Amino acid sequence: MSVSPVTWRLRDRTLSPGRPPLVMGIVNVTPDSFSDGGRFAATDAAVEHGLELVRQGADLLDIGGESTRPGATPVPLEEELRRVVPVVQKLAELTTVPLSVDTSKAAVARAALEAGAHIINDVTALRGDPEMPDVAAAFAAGVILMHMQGTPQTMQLNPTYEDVVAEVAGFLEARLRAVADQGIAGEQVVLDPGIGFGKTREHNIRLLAHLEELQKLGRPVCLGVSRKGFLGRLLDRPLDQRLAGSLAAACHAMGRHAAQILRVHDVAATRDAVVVYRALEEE
Ligand code: HH2
Repeated sequence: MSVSPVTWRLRDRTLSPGRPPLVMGIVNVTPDSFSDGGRFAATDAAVEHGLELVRQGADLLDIGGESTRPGATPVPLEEELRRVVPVVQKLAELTTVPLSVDTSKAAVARAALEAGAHIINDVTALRGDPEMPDVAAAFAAGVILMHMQGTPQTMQLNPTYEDVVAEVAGFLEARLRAVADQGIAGEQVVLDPGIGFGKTREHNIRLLAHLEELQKLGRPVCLGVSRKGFLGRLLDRPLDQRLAGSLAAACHAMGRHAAQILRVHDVAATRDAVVVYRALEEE
């Protein structure tokens, strides 16, 4: 399937995610200590990690202060603000790559955008906080709408689909329409199948195998497969040994022109895969 790059508008910037895919590096801000010393150390470490990912070739950074792993405890608003905002502020001073904030809270998104972020990456697809669509519209921010069945607390209890590919595509299409009615232009939106969010191993594999189906929605697709649990179960590998599996899934998506943005922990290795893919594609 041939897909020409489409425009993604994020505030004052415009990107053309496409061939090869853009690499979005993941920056997690989860301080071990709640003391000031721990907090400053966590901020500095997250900023340094973000800068290192940019040196490795990240086109975008996604900064998050709340884990969405299955069963993870929600982080209170004040704590998430304290984690995320200083990191966004510093990275906005120190790098020019667009910054995304991985949050479902409108207040966190607003503060991050005020601090220099460009994108709201919301795993609830703007359904989690009633204020979120207004924030996205007011800032003309880029928005990543992700599919999830249930909530992070409940999503892995008993995920059920008749046709996971059709249902995910249908959900994303409906969300694209719904946010248009809330003042968010299609050009601001990227879609994401939400690998691992309310899906069994079989659901994830089926979705990945048929990911190109989402291209018919006419928007770039962001794929977050990096180190995910279904790879661990498929390979019987812990978190730190899932790189090869993550790259195999990313390469499958690249080969089918099914993902325009890859959300990854391992930027250098993903970049290498993207460069080799591009060289082969251009031949
Ligand atoms: N996956 C996670 C978090 N945010 N956002 C998008 N758009 N797509 C994803 O697949 C996605 C996401 C998984 O989060 P978590 O388990 O907290 O770990 P990490 O952020 O290290 O990937």
